[in-house]
Amino acid sequence: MALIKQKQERIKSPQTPTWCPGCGDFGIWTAFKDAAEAEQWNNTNTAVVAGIGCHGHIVNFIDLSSVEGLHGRALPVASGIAMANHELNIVVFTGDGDSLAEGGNHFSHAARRNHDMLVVLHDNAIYGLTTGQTSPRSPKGYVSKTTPKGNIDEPLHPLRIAIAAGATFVARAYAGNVPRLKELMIQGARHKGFAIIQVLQPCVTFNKQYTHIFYQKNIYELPPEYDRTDRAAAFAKTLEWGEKRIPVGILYEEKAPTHEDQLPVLAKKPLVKQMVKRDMKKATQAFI
Ligand SMILES: Cc1ncc(C[n+]2csc(CCOP(=O)(O)OP(=O)(O)O)c2C)c(N)n1
Ligand code: SF4
Repeated sequence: MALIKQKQERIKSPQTPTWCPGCGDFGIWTAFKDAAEAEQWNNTNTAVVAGIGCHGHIVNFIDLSSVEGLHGRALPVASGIAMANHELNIVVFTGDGDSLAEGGNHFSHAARRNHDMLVVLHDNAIYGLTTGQTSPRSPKGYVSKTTPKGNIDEPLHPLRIAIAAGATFVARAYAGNVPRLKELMIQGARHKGFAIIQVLQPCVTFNKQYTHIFYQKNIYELPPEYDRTDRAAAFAKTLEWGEKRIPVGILYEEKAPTHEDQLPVLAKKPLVKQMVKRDMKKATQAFI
C-alpha cells in the first residue's frame, strides 16, 4: 500500500481533484498516473496539453509540464510542440465538445497529418464544465437545457472520423477499467504517429443516459482474433453502437511516416536543438 502511494505521488501534483465524486475523469487520471509511472514519463521527456472543460482540469492534478489551450485548440498547440521538439512524448487530453465541436476541424487535420502524439478523448457525450448542454456526442433525442424537446441531430462518432482522416492508432476504452486504460495509454504513447483513445467517461452529474452501468452492460472487448490492421473492418467496428454492441480495445493500427518524420528540417535534430539564424534586415525589408 505504501509502495502504491509512493508511486502515485511522483506524478501527482499537490492539488486535490475537484471533479464530482464518481466522475469518469478519476479513472482516466489514475490510469495516466500509472502509465506515467510504468513508462517513467517526466518533465524532461513528456509534455501534456489539455483543452478547456472538466477534462482539462487534469493538468492541475499531475506534475508534468503542461499547457491548457483555448477551448478547441489543444490539438494545434500539441502539433506546434511536436514540430518544435519531436523527441517529446506528447499527450493531449480533450473533451468531446473540445475536439468535435469547437476543435472539430483540428481533429481531422491532426489525424490526417499523423502528428506523433497520444490523444485521450474524454467522451462524456455532453458539455460538462458548462453544466450539461448537448454536445456533438449526445445521442439523438437527448434532453438537456439546450435541447429541451430532445436533440434532433445524429451524434458524431470520433473514431469513424479518425479512421477516415488517417489516424494510425485508434482505440476505445472505458474509464472504469483503469488497468486496461493504462495499457492502452502505454501502447498509444509508444505508437509512432497519431494515436487516439476514445474514453467512455460517465459524467455522473449531468448525463443520466451514458452511465457507468450503461457501459458496464454494453461494452465488449475485441476478441484476440480481431485483425486490427484491416482498415475496412475497423471502420465497420466504428459503426457499432448500442445495446451489447460497443467494442473496446484497439480497433486499428498501422505503421506510417509521421508529419515530423517527413519534414527535412527535422531530419538531423529537433528544432529546439538547432541554432536558428535570423537575417533581421531581410525580414524587415519584406514589410517595406
Ligand atoms: C471558444 C469557447 N466557446 C465556449 C466556451 C465555454 N466552454 C467552456 S468549457 C465548455 C464545454 C466543455 O465541454 P467538453 O469539451 O466536452 O469538456 P467536459 O467539460 O465535458 O470535460 C464550453 C462550451 C469557451 N470557453 N470558449
Ligand atoms: S460535471 Fe460531469 S464531467 Fe464534470 S466533473 Fe462533474 S461528473 Fe465529471
